[in-house]
Amino acid sequence: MNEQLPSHFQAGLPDAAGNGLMDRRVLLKRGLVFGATAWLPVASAATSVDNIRNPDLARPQWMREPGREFSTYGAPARFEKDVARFTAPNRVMRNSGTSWTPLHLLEGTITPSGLHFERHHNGVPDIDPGAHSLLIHGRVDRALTFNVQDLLRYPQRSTTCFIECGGNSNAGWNKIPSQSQAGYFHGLVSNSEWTGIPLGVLFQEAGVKRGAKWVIAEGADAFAMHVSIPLEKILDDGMLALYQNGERLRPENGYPLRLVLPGWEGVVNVKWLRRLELSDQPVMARNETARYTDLLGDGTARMFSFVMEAKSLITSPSSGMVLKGGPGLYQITGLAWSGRGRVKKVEVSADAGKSWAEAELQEPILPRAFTRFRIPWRWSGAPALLKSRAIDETGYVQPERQALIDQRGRHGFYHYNGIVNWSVDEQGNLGHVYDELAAQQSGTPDIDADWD
Ligand SMILES: Nc1nc2c(c(=O)[nH]1)N[C@H]1C(S)=C(S)[C@@H](COP(=O)(O)O)O[C@H]1N2
Ligand SMILES: [Mo]
Repeated sequence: MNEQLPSHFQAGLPDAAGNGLMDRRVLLKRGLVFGATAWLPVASAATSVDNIRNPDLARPQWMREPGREFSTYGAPARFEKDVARFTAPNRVMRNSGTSWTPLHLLEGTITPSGLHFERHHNGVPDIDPGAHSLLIHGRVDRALTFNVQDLLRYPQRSTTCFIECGGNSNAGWNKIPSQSQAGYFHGLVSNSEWTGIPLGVLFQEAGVKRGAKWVIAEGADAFAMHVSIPLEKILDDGMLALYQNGERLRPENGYPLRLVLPGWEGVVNVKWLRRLELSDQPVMARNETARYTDLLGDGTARMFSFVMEAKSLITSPSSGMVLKGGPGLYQITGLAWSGRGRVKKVEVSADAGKSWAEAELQEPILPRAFTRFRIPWRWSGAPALLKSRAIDETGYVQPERQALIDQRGRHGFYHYNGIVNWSVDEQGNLGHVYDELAAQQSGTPDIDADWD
């Protein structure tokens, strides 16, 4: 039992799992009522009410002069400079590569637009919306061209969903556990509210011809990135997005037009969209053959694996952080998502997977979107191993790393969604480790990833 905890906190509910994982309902029922008291060890107690009248306390510098003027477009506080994307350009071709969302430094579920991860194959084009248009052609009754002004007149709708690169978490395949912070290891995924036009509406105008099964989507970047997408998905929930989190798309994320295919891997969400060609077959582009496919143990390739499987990640505490307050009460929190629909449950373990407790899921739980989970944990001061696993509404359970390796072999680079282990040492330092068995059996050298 922990000395620092007020007695009323411990009175009601028994622990939910081993090594100090508490019942998630503590956060709701008791936390709301006793929140301030229960977390008291974290705050420092005020010494006296008289302090409020002490002029030094009451009048810091920013209360002695008027604040600064209005601004036309806000920016984060200057003290928050560390909350930044981690940029990892290709060593040879610097306009190709990635930048990673600092998931470990964020809360809630929406990724601020300026921190949405980036994946470009040849830089961010500077597109004049007045000179940009979208062509729908191929197996249609009539080819149509839409300029951006035309498109803005169509009825729009919003969808909140994640976009995740098929190569996210690729360091999970490495022989040696990456010590990058959570976002710089798993942050090729972000979650936004996208607003735009359901593509089915535009396809109806063009008239889909018999035999059309695939849609070739092409972007207006210097790479002219293109991929093949089953027509069914486009008609089901494909969106031509114009807005991101309430404002027009950021240039990095596809301004002025991008394809959004909720739950499907990043590469098919074509940015700077300029062409949709209806076809009877896929085009077999570089990014659906040589890239974003998985070479399996038997030598065959797993291709067109569009749906991003369920995944979860403890964002705090996570690798590189320290449990500064010493033994005591902490909140474990993280994100879970599934390309198949809603997250049904997230389970957390503090004893290396021997026992699991259900975490609290923050409402609303949206399909194919980030779901925030939280659970209180009493750290004893002894070494611990934290894990989380997501279970989605189809019953799919996020696999252990070893299960993923058994299934896919050791030649993979993409589509890694194994359970992540954060280790805690006696000083409270967090790191990334593999389960012993998985570590022994991983024979191939680390992938020296260069995103091209
Ligand atoms: N035109 C174009 N679209 C593109 C890409 C690109 O390089 N060019 N990259 C793709 C890949 S691989 C991913 S993961 C997502 C990344 O979207 P984001 O940069 O908005 O996060 O965009 C996809 N769409
Ligand atoms: Mo990607």
